Amino acid sequence: MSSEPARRLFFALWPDEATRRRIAALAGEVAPKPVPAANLHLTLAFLGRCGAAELDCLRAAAGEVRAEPFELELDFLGGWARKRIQWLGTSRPPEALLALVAALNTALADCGYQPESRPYAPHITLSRKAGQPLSRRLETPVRWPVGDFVLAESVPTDAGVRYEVLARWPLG
Ligand code: 2AM
Repeated sequence: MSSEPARRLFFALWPDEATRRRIAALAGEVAPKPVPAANLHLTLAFLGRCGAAELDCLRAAAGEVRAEPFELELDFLGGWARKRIQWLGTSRPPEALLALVAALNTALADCGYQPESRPYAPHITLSRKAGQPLSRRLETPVRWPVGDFVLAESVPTDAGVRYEVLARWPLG
């Protein structure tokens, strides 16, 4: 049996630096304590705790995914009262994003991963432990040209959670 501890993993879209700066600026406007800029991302599939063998399987599965690049128009600030988060999202999720998530979930099934039963709700968390949920359209949307996706690890630290990109796959 491996003595390696399980790792908390997820697939995500990782913003390029210019997009990250724009999203971070919005996060700073809507929340006194925004998510650190380096942590901003959009989760595609949350896997939870995975061991070394699962990690190998996930990498191979993700490499099989074929999906097209797309542009994400982030035009909506929302929130969830129960989770107490404020987020940035889109009022029109592109077909290509939904196709990517579907292809990923199909590939991950081979590794024993079961997709969540609740509908996929693409969002970028801007702040946690938030007050009243936001609900407003942005006059100037953030346009994010998406050309790849990543496998990331959530690493707890004394200063809060930190995310590490473990691998990246191009779209198209
Ligand atoms: P959140 O921002 O809405 O909390 C790393 O934790 C990423 O995985 C975050 O984007 C987080 O979403 C998401 N995540 C964490 N736990 C999850 C769960 N049980 N189901 C779905 N997504 C989860």
